[in-house]
Amino acid sequence: MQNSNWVHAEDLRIFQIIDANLDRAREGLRVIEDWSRFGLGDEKYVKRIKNFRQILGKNHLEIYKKSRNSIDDKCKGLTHKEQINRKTPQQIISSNAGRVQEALRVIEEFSRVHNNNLSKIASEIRYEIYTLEIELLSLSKCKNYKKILKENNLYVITDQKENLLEIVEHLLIAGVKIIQHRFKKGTDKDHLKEAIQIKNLCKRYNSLFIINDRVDIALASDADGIHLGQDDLDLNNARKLLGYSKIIGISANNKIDISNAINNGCDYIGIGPVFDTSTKKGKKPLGIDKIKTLTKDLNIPWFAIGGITTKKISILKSHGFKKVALVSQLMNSKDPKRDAMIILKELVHEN
Ligand code: TZP
Ligand code: MG
Repeated sequence: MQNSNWVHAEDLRIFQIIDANLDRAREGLRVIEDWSRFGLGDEKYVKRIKNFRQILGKNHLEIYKKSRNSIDDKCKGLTHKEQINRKTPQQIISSNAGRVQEALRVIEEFSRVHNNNLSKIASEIRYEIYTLEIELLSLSKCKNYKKILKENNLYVITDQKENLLEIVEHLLIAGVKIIQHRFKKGTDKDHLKEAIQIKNLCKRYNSLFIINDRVDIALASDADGIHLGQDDLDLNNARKLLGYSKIIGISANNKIDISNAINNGCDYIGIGPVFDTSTKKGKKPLGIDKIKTLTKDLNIPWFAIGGITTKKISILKSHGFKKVALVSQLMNSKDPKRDAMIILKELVHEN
Protein backbone atom coordinates (compact mmCIF):
# COMPACT_ATOMS: atom_id res chain seq x y z
CA MET A 1 0.00 0.00 0.00
CA GLN A 2 1.47 3.34 -0.95
CA ASN A 3 1.78 6.37 1.36
CA SER A 4 -1.77 7.50 2.08
CA ASN A 5 -0.90 11.15 2.75
CA TRP A 6 -0.08 11.77 -0.82
CA VAL A 7 -2.88 10.90 -3.16
CA HIS A 8 -3.00 11.51 -6.88
CA ALA A 9 -6.32 12.56 -8.42
CA GLU A 10 -6.33 9.28 -10.30
CA ASP A 11 -5.74 7.30 -7.13
CA LEU A 12 -8.57 9.21 -5.54
CA ARG A 13 -10.93 8.05 -8.27
CA ILE A 14 -9.75 4.51 -7.81
CA PHE A 15 -10.18 4.70 -4.05
CA GLN A 16 -13.65 6.07 -4.58
CA ILE A 17 -14.51 3.13 -6.81
CA ILE A 18 -13.20 0.71 -4.20
CA ASP A 19 -15.03 2.51 -1.41
CA ALA A 20 -18.34 2.42 -3.29
CA ASN A 21 -17.91 -1.23 -4.19
CA LEU A 22 -16.93 -2.32 -0.71
CA ASP A 23 -20.15 -0.68 0.49
CA ARG A 24 -22.12 -2.38 -2.27
CA ALA A 25 -20.64 -5.79 -1.55
CA ARG A 26 -21.22 -5.46 2.20
CA GLU A 27 -24.80 -4.27 1.73
CA GLY A 28 -25.59 -7.10 -0.67
CA LEU A 29 -24.07 -9.59 1.76
CA ARG A 30 -26.21 -8.19 4.56
CA VAL A 31 -29.36 -8.77 2.48
CA ILE A 32 -28.54 -12.42 1.84
CA GLU A 33 -27.34 -12.88 5.42
CA ASP A 34 -30.68 -11.65 6.76
CA TRP A 35 -32.59 -13.96 4.45
CA SER A 36 -30.43 -16.87 5.68
CA ARG A 37 -31.16 -15.85 9.25
CA PHE A 38 -34.84 -14.92 9.23
CA GLY A 39 -36.06 -16.56 6.04
CA LEU A 40 -34.20 -19.86 6.18
CA GLY A 41 -33.16 -19.99 9.83
CA ASP A 42 -29.83 -21.45 8.78
CA GLU A 43 -27.02 -20.57 11.16
CA LYS A 44 -24.36 -22.15 8.97
CA TYR A 45 -25.02 -19.69 6.15
CA VAL A 46 -25.39 -16.73 8.49
CA LYS A 47 -21.91 -17.42 9.92
CA ARG A 48 -20.37 -17.87 6.48
CA ILE A 49 -21.81 -14.64 5.10
CA LYS A 50 -21.05 -12.65 8.25
CA ASN A 51 -17.44 -13.76 7.96
CA PHE A 52 -17.22 -12.36 4.41
CA ARG A 53 -18.73 -9.07 5.59
CA GLN A 54 -16.22 -8.83 8.37
CA ILE A 55 -13.25 -9.54 6.11
CA LEU A 56 -14.41 -6.82 3.73
CA GLY A 57 -15.07 -4.48 6.67
CA LYS A 58 -11.51 -4.94 7.95
CA ASN A 59 -10.18 -4.15 4.49
CA HIS A 60 -12.32 -1.05 4.11
CA LEU A 61 -9.40 1.28 4.78
CA GLU A 62 -9.66 4.88 5.93
CA ILE A 63 -8.05 6.02 2.71
CA TYR A 64 -10.99 4.58 0.75
CA LYS A 65 -13.57 6.10 3.07
CA LYS A 66 -11.85 9.50 2.96
CA SER A 67 -12.02 9.54 -0.82
CA ARG A 68 -15.82 9.50 -0.60
CA ASN A 69 -17.53 12.63 -1.99
CA SER A 70 -14.22 14.18 -2.93
CA ILE A 71 -15.23 13.90 -6.56
CA ASP A 72 -18.81 14.60 -7.64
CA ASP A 73 -20.82 11.48 -8.46
CA LYS A 74 -23.28 12.52 -11.15
CA CYS A 75 -24.98 9.11 -11.18
CA LYS A 76 -26.02 9.10 -7.53
CA GLY A 77 -29.54 7.77 -6.95
CA LEU A 78 -29.98 6.20 -10.41
CA THR A 79 -32.27 3.18 -10.24
CA HIS A 80 -33.31 0.60 -12.80
CA LYS A 81 -36.86 -0.66 -13.29
CA GLU A 82 -35.66 -4.21 -12.52
CA GLN A 83 -34.96 -3.10 -8.96
CA ILE A 84 -38.63 -2.23 -8.52
CA ASN A 85 -39.73 -5.57 -10.02
CA ARG A 86 -37.96 -7.70 -7.39
CA LYS A 87 -40.66 -9.42 -5.41
CA THR A 88 -39.86 -12.90 -4.22
CA PRO A 89 -37.06 -13.77 -1.80
CA GLN A 90 -35.49 -15.81 -4.63
CA GLN A 91 -35.35 -12.75 -6.88
CA ILE A 92 -33.92 -10.71 -4.02
CA ILE A 93 -31.24 -13.32 -3.28
CA SER A 94 -30.31 -13.58 -6.94
CA SER A 95 -30.03 -9.88 -7.54
CA ASN A 96 -28.12 -9.23 -4.33
CA ALA A 97 -25.72 -12.11 -4.89
CA GLY A 98 -25.18 -10.69 -8.37
CA ARG A 99 -24.58 -7.26 -6.87
CA VAL A 100 -21.97 -8.69 -4.50
CA GLN A 101 -20.26 -10.59 -7.33
CA GLU A 102 -20.11 -7.49 -9.52
CA ALA A 103 -18.84 -5.25 -6.73
CA LEU A 104 -16.14 -7.78 -5.83
CA ARG A 105 -15.06 -8.01 -9.44
CA VAL A 106 -14.67 -4.22 -9.58
CA ILE A 107 -12.64 -4.25 -6.34
CA GLU A 108 -10.51 -7.09 -7.65
CA GLU A 109 -9.66 -5.15 -10.82
CA PHE A 110 -9.07 -1.73 -9.32
CA SER A 111 -7.11 -2.80 -6.25
CA ARG A 112 -4.79 -5.21 -8.06
CA VAL A 113 -1.94 -2.70 -8.40
CA HIS A 114 -2.02 -0.76 -5.14
CA ASN A 115 -3.54 -3.37 -2.76
CA ASN A 116 -2.98 -6.84 -4.13
CA ASN A 117 -4.09 -8.46 -0.91
CA LEU A 118 -7.57 -6.91 -1.21
CA SER A 119 -7.70 -7.89 -4.86
CA LYS A 120 -7.06 -11.53 -3.93
CA ILE A 121 -9.60 -11.44 -1.10
CA ALA A 122 -12.24 -10.01 -3.47
CA SER A 123 -11.56 -12.72 -5.99
CA GLU A 124 -11.77 -15.52 -3.41
CA ILE A 125 -15.01 -14.28 -1.92
CA ARG A 126 -16.52 -13.75 -5.38
CA TYR A 127 -16.01 -17.42 -6.23
CA GLU A 128 -17.56 -18.48 -2.94
CA ILE A 129 -20.60 -16.29 -3.60
CA TYR A 130 -21.29 -18.11 -6.88
CA THR A 131 -21.82 -21.39 -5.05
CA LEU A 132 -23.46 -19.79 -2.07
CA GLU A 133 -26.06 -18.19 -4.34
CA ILE A 134 -27.00 -21.56 -5.86
CA GLU A 135 -27.16 -23.18 -2.41
CA LEU A 136 -29.35 -20.41 -0.98
CA LEU A 137 -31.69 -20.53 -3.97
CA SER A 138 -32.01 -24.31 -3.66
CA LEU A 139 -32.73 -24.03 0.05
CA SER A 140 -35.31 -21.31 -0.48
CA LYS A 141 -37.10 -23.36 -3.11
CA CYS A 142 -37.09 -26.43 -0.89
CA LYS A 143 -38.30 -24.38 2.03
CA ASN A 144 -41.48 -23.57 0.07
CA TYR A 145 -41.98 -27.23 -0.72
CA LYS A 146 -41.51 -28.18 2.91
CA LYS A 147 -44.08 -25.60 3.89
CA ILE A 148 -46.60 -27.21 1.51
CA LEU A 149 -45.84 -30.62 3.04
CA LYS A 150 -46.26 -29.27 6.53
CA GLU A 151 -49.45 -27.35 5.89
CA ASN A 152 -51.35 -29.91 3.82
CA ASN A 153 -52.87 -33.14 5.03
CA LEU A 154 -53.99 -34.82 1.85
CA TYR A 155 -51.47 -36.44 -0.46
CA VAL A 156 -52.86 -37.99 -3.63
CA ILE A 157 -51.03 -40.65 -5.60
CA THR A 158 -52.01 -41.30 -9.20
CA ASP A 159 -52.85 -44.57 -10.86
CA GLN A 160 -52.74 -45.33 -14.58
CA LYS A 161 -56.04 -44.12 -16.01
CA GLU A 162 -57.30 -43.14 -19.45
CA ASN A 163 -58.58 -39.82 -18.15
CA LEU A 164 -55.82 -39.21 -15.59
CA LEU A 165 -55.22 -35.59 -16.57
CA GLU A 166 -58.89 -34.80 -16.12
CA ILE A 167 -58.95 -36.52 -12.71
CA VAL A 168 -55.83 -34.67 -11.57
CA GLU A 169 -57.21 -31.34 -12.69
CA HIS A 170 -60.40 -31.95 -10.70
CA LEU A 171 -58.33 -32.80 -7.64
CA LEU A 172 -56.31 -29.63 -8.05
CA ILE A 173 -59.47 -27.56 -8.45
CA ALA A 174 -60.74 -29.13 -5.23
CA GLY A 175 -57.59 -27.83 -3.50
CA VAL A 176 -55.26 -30.85 -3.38
CA LYS A 177 -51.74 -29.48 -2.93
CA ILE A 178 -49.63 -32.63 -3.13
CA ILE A 179 -49.72 -34.99 -6.10
CA GLN A 180 -47.47 -37.99 -6.66
CA HIS A 181 -47.18 -39.46 -10.13
CA ARG A 182 -47.09 -43.25 -9.90
CA PHE A 183 -46.51 -44.98 -13.22
CA LYS A 184 -45.73 -48.67 -13.00
CA LYS A 185 -46.48 -50.02 -16.51
CA GLY A 186 -45.30 -48.53 -19.77
CA THR A 187 -42.32 -47.11 -21.59
CA ASP A 188 -39.99 -44.49 -20.14
CA LYS A 189 -41.06 -42.15 -22.93
CA ASP A 190 -44.72 -42.42 -21.95
CA HIS A 191 -43.76 -42.16 -18.30
CA LEU A 192 -41.92 -38.89 -18.85
CA LYS A 193 -44.58 -37.49 -21.18
CA GLU A 194 -47.34 -38.05 -18.64
CA ALA A 195 -45.14 -36.76 -15.81
CA ILE A 196 -44.56 -33.48 -17.64
CA GLN A 197 -48.26 -33.09 -18.38
CA ILE A 198 -49.17 -33.56 -14.73
CA LYS A 199 -46.35 -31.35 -13.56
CA ASN A 200 -47.62 -28.55 -15.78
CA LEU A 201 -51.07 -28.96 -14.29
CA CYS A 202 -49.69 -28.95 -10.74
CA LYS A 203 -47.70 -25.79 -11.39
CA ARG A 204 -50.85 -24.04 -12.65
CA TYR A 205 -52.47 -24.73 -9.27
CA ASN A 206 -49.33 -24.15 -7.17
CA SER A 207 -49.30 -27.76 -6.02
CA LEU A 208 -46.35 -29.94 -5.22
CA PHE A 209 -45.48 -32.49 -7.88
CA ILE A 210 -43.63 -35.62 -6.81
CA ILE A 211 -42.43 -38.57 -8.88
CA ASN A 212 -42.64 -42.10 -7.58
CA ASP A 213 -39.60 -44.40 -7.80
CA ARG A 214 -37.59 -42.81 -10.62
CA VAL A 215 -34.94 -40.17 -9.93
CA ASP A 216 -34.22 -39.85 -13.67
CA ILE A 217 -37.86 -39.08 -14.47
CA ALA A 218 -37.96 -36.62 -11.56
CA LEU A 219 -34.96 -34.80 -13.03
CA ALA A 220 -36.15 -34.93 -16.61
CA SER A 221 -39.62 -33.64 -15.73
CA ASP A 222 -38.23 -31.10 -13.28
CA ALA A 223 -40.49 -32.46 -10.55
CA ASP A 224 -40.45 -30.89 -7.08
CA GLY A 225 -39.42 -34.15 -5.50
CA ILE A 226 -39.18 -37.91 -5.49
CA HIS A 227 -40.78 -40.65 -3.45
CA LEU A 228 -38.62 -43.71 -2.83
CA GLY A 229 -39.45 -47.12 -1.43
CA GLN A 230 -36.99 -49.35 0.37
CA ASP A 231 -36.10 -51.17 -2.85
CA ASP A 232 -35.57 -48.01 -4.89
CA LEU A 233 -32.38 -45.94 -5.13
CA ASP A 234 -31.12 -45.10 -1.63
CA LEU A 235 -31.63 -41.67 -0.16
CA ASN A 236 -27.97 -40.62 -0.15
CA ASN A 237 -27.49 -41.34 -3.82
CA ALA A 238 -30.82 -39.76 -4.68
CA ARG A 239 -29.75 -36.61 -2.78
CA LYS A 240 -26.43 -36.58 -4.64
CA LEU A 241 -28.31 -36.61 -7.92
CA LEU A 242 -31.13 -34.27 -6.97
CA GLY A 243 -29.39 -31.81 -4.65
CA TYR A 244 -31.14 -29.86 -1.93
CA SER A 245 -33.72 -28.12 -4.06
CA LYS A 246 -35.91 -31.22 -4.27
CA ILE A 247 -38.05 -32.99 -1.74
CA ILE A 248 -37.24 -36.62 -0.95
CA GLY A 249 -39.93 -38.75 0.61
CA ILE A 250 -39.41 -42.28 1.84
CA SER A 251 -41.73 -45.24 2.41
CA ALA A 252 -40.79 -46.76 5.73
CA ASN A 253 -42.81 -49.12 7.89
CA ASN A 254 -40.47 -50.21 10.64
CA LYS A 255 -38.33 -48.51 13.28
CA ILE A 256 -34.99 -49.03 11.54
CA ASP A 257 -36.12 -47.82 8.13
CA ILE A 258 -37.77 -44.77 9.69
CA SER A 259 -34.70 -43.76 11.69
CA ASN A 260 -32.40 -44.34 8.69
CA ALA A 261 -34.62 -42.19 6.52
CA ILE A 262 -34.60 -39.39 9.09
CA ASN A 263 -30.86 -39.60 9.75
CA ASN A 264 -30.21 -39.40 6.02
CA GLY A 265 -32.29 -36.26 5.69
CA CYS A 266 -35.58 -37.29 4.13
CA ASP A 267 -38.28 -34.61 4.01
CA TYR A 268 -41.33 -36.71 4.79
CA ILE A 269 -42.30 -40.31 5.37
CA GLY A 270 -45.11 -42.49 4.04
CA ILE A 271 -46.10 -45.23 6.48
CA GLY A 272 -48.33 -48.14 5.72
CA PRO A 273 -50.34 -49.96 4.70
CA VAL A 274 -52.60 -49.01 7.56
CA PHE A 275 -55.38 -51.23 6.25
CA ASP A 276 -55.71 -53.94 3.62
CA THR A 277 -55.36 -52.51 0.16
CA SER A 278 -55.81 -53.84 -3.34
CA THR A 279 -53.33 -51.26 -4.68
CA LYS A 280 -50.50 -53.15 -2.97
CA LYS A 281 -51.81 -56.66 -2.87
CA GLY A 282 -50.16 -59.06 -0.47
CA LYS A 283 -48.82 -56.33 1.82
CA LYS A 284 -49.73 -57.08 5.39
CA PRO A 285 -51.40 -54.07 7.05
CA LEU A 286 -49.56 -52.52 9.97
CA GLY A 287 -52.72 -51.36 11.70
CA ILE A 288 -53.40 -48.15 13.58
CA ASP A 289 -51.69 -49.04 16.87
CA LYS A 290 -48.41 -50.08 15.26
CA ILE A 291 -48.30 -46.86 13.23
CA LYS A 292 -49.05 -44.84 16.36
CA THR A 293 -46.05 -46.42 18.08
CA LEU A 294 -43.77 -45.94 15.09
CA THR A 295 -44.67 -42.28 14.66
CA LYS A 296 -44.72 -41.31 18.35
CA ASP A 297 -41.56 -39.21 18.17
CA LEU A 298 -41.56 -38.24 14.51
CA ASN A 299 -40.96 -34.56 13.95
CA ILE A 300 -41.11 -34.47 10.17
CA PRO A 301 -44.36 -34.73 8.18
CA TRP A 302 -45.63 -38.27 7.80
CA PHE A 303 -48.56 -39.63 5.84
CA ALA A 304 -50.50 -42.75 6.68
CA ILE A 305 -51.20 -44.78 3.56
CA GLY A 306 -52.96 -47.92 2.44
CA GLY A 307 -56.64 -48.76 2.27
CA ILE A 308 -57.73 -45.33 3.45
CA THR A 309 -61.22 -44.38 2.36
CA THR A 310 -63.35 -41.32 3.13
CA LYS A 311 -65.19 -43.30 5.82
CA LYS A 312 -61.99 -44.31 7.60
CA ILE A 313 -60.60 -40.83 7.99
CA SER A 314 -62.58 -40.03 11.13
CA ILE A 315 -61.23 -43.18 12.85
CA LEU A 316 -57.69 -42.22 11.89
CA LYS A 317 -58.27 -38.69 13.14
CA SER A 318 -59.56 -39.96 16.46
CA HIS A 319 -56.20 -41.72 16.86
CA GLY A 320 -54.30 -38.53 16.18
CA PHE A 321 -53.42 -39.19 12.52
CA LYS A 322 -53.31 -35.90 10.67
CA LYS A 323 -52.03 -36.64 7.21
CA VAL A 324 -53.12 -39.30 4.75
CA ALA A 325 -52.08 -40.48 1.31
CA LEU A 326 -54.63 -42.05 -1.00
CA VAL A 327 -54.65 -43.82 -4.33
CA SER A 328 -57.79 -45.75 -5.22
CA GLN A 329 -60.34 -43.77 -3.24
CA LEU A 330 -59.78 -40.75 -5.45
CA MET A 331 -58.49 -42.40 -8.63
CA ASN A 332 -61.60 -44.59 -8.89
CA SER A 333 -64.04 -41.98 -7.70
CA LYS A 334 -67.04 -41.02 -9.87
CA ASP A 335 -66.58 -37.47 -8.70
CA PRO A 336 -62.95 -36.93 -7.63
CA LYS A 337 -63.46 -33.21 -7.11
CA ARG A 338 -66.38 -33.65 -4.72
CA ASP A 339 -64.68 -36.52 -2.85
CA ALA A 340 -61.41 -34.62 -2.52
CA MET A 341 -63.31 -31.64 -1.13
CA ILE A 342 -65.03 -33.85 1.44
CA ILE A 343 -61.73 -35.41 2.50
CA LEU A 344 -59.93 -32.07 2.64
CA LYS A 345 -62.68 -30.71 4.87
CA GLU A 346 -62.40 -33.72 7.17
CA LEU A 347 -58.67 -33.26 7.47
CA VAL A 348 -58.74 -29.61 8.43
CA HIS A 349 -56.98 -28.93 11.70
CA GLU A 350 -54.00 -27.05 13.03
CA ASN A 351 -50.74 -28.51 11.75
N1 TZP B 1 -47.70 -47.82 -0.22
C1 TZP B 1 -48.18 -48.44 0.84
S1 TZP B 1 -49.79 -48.85 0.65
C2 TZP B 1 -49.84 -48.17 -0.87
C3 TZP B 1 -48.63 -47.65 -1.20
C4 TZP B 1 -48.28 -46.99 -2.47
C5 TZP B 1 -51.06 -48.18 -1.73
C6 TZP B 1 -52.12 -47.32 -1.23
O1 TZP B 1 -53.18 -47.32 -2.11
P1 TZP B 1 -54.68 -47.18 -1.66
O2 TZP B 1 -55.44 -47.45 -2.94
O3 TZP B 1 -54.89 -45.79 -1.17
O4 TZP B 1 -54.94 -48.22 -0.62
MG1 MG C 1 -41.12 -47.40 -5.14
